[in-house]
Amino acid sequence: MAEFEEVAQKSKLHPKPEGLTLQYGTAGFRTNAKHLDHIMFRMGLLATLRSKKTKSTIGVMVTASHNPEEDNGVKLIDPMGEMVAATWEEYATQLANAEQDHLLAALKDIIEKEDISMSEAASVYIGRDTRPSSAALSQAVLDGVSSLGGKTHDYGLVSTPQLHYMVCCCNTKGRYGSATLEGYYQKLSQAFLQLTHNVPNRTDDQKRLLLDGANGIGALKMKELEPFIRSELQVVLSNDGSSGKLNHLCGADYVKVQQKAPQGVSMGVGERCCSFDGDADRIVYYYTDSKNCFHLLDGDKIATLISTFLKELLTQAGLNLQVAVVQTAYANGSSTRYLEDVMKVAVCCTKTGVKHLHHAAQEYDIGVYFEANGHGTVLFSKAAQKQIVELVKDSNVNDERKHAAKLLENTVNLINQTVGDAISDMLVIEAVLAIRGMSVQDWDEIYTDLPNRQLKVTVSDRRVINTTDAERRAVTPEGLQDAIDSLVKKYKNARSFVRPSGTEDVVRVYAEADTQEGADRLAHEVSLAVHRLAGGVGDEPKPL
Ligand code: G16
Repeated sequence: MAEFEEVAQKSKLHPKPEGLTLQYGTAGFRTNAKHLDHIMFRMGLLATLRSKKTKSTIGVMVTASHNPEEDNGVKLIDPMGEMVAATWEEYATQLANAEQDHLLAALKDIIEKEDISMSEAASVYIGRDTRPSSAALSQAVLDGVSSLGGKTHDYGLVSTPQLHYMVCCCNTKGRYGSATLEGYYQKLSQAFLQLTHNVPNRTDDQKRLLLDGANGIGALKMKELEPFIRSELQVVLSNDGSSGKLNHLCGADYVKVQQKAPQGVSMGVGERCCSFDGDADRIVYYYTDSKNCFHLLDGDKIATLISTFLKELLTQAGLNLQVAVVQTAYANGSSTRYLEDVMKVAVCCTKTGVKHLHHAAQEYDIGVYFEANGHGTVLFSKAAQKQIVELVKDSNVNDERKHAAKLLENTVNLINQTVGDAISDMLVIEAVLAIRGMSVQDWDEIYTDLPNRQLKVTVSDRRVINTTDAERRAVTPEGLQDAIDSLVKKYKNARSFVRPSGTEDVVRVYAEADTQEGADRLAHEVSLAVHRLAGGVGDEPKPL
C-alpha cells in the first residue's frame, strides 16, 4: 500500500536485530540503549496510531529513569497525561517484536483491530532525558511519527512529568495550563508562592533545602524553576550533572534501596535533604541526626504527610470528601497501620507501577497514591475540584472555612495530577511543612518505619515467577511461596515477598521485621530460596 511506503523505507534505517524480543515492562520498554533504535522508531509509529485513534496528542518520553546511564527506554503517554492504556501495551509488544519483514503486517493488524482511520491527523509530543543515547533515540521516534504523516513537537530535554503535563495541557485546550515550560513553571510557582508567602516567621534555615539532582534532567529543570520560587525556597543543588554520572551513587532509587545518603551532598546535622531520580518523577527526603544516624522519608511518609494535610483542610473547610491512599506491597507495614488505624483513611494496595496506582486512585474523591520508592501524586475528582472552587467563591462562609478552601485550591494547582512529579511533589511537601510549622524531624516522627531490606537476585528467566494478591504472594515456581512463608514465621512482625522487576533483569526481594538484623537476615534467606527455586544465575547470594 502506498501509504506505508515511507514506513517500509524508513524502517530499514532502524532495523530490528533478528530474534531480539523485548517486553513492555512496568513503565514501557527498558534495556541497554544499543538494543533500542528499532523500538523507538516503532513506538513513533504506535504513538501516531494512538493519536489517530483518540483524535488527541500523544506523548513519547525517551528515558530509562532510575536505570544506569547505559540503559534507555520509552514511556508512552495517553491524552490526559496518564500512562498508555493496557491494551495498547500489548500492541506495543507486538510491534516491537515483529521481525523486519512482518512490520507492516503487524502495523495493519493494529489498524484493523482498532478500526483506525488513516486519514485522521496525528500529533505526537516528544521529550528526552539527559542520557548520551537519548538524542539519537528520540530522532528515531521522530522518524517513526513522520513516516506515518504525523506532526511532532520535540520538547527536547524535559523531565518525564513535564511531558505528561504538556500532553494534558494540549488535550484540555489549555484548561490544565499552558503547554510550555514557562507555563509549567508559572503554574507551579504561583501556587507554591500563594501557599507559602503568608507563612509568618520562616527563617532562612527553614527555607533551605539540599537537593541531589541524580546528575539528571531534574537538576537542569530545577535550575530553570529556581528564579520563580527563590523568595520562598532556597534550593542548594548537588549532583547537577556537571561532573558525575547519572544515578551513580546518587538519586532517589539509590538512597531508598541503600538506605543511605547519596555521594556528593554535604549534609549538616538535621538538614532537610531530598533526591530526585533520573527523569524526575520520584522523590525521597532524608536527614542525619546528631548521632549520625540516617533517616529516610520515603513515598509512604510523603503520602502520610500529604493525606494528613488534606484531611485537616477538608475538616476546616467543612467539605465532606473521601481521602484514600493507594500503596503497593512495598509500603512499610507501619505506614499502612498508621493510615488505617490513626488517620482512618481507606488504604488500598495495587501491583507495582504507577499506572496501577493511578487507576485505583481515580476511584475516590481524593486519591493520594505513592509507591514507597517516592513515585506518586494526588488525584482530585472533578466533583471534588468543583466543590473546592465553589467554596472559595462563596461569600457566605466564614474566614476559617474560606482560608482552608483557598489552601486546598492552591494545593490542587500545585500538584501535577497527570503522574508522579518530583518537582511538584517537592513543592507540595515544602509548602505543607511551612504551613504546618513542621521540621523534617517532626514529619519523621509521625510514625516509625519497620526495619526493611530490598535485595535483587539474578535468575536465568525472571518470568518463571508469577505473583498474585497485588504481588504479595508467588504462585510459581512451585514451593517458593511455602518456603517464604516458613522463613517469615521465624521473625517477629515480619513480612516478605518477591516479584520480577519490570524495569531491570532481576527478581526483587523485600523483607521487613522488628529489627534491622532480622529484616536483613530474612531478605537474605528469601534471596537464597529464589536462587535455588527460580533458576538463580552465578553464586548464591551472600549474607549482608
Ligand atoms: C518505574 C515505574 C514505577 C516502578 C519502578 C520499579 O519507575 O514507573 O512505578 O516502581 O519502575 O519497577 P520494577 O520494580 O518493576 O522494576 P521509574 O522511575 O524507573 O520509571
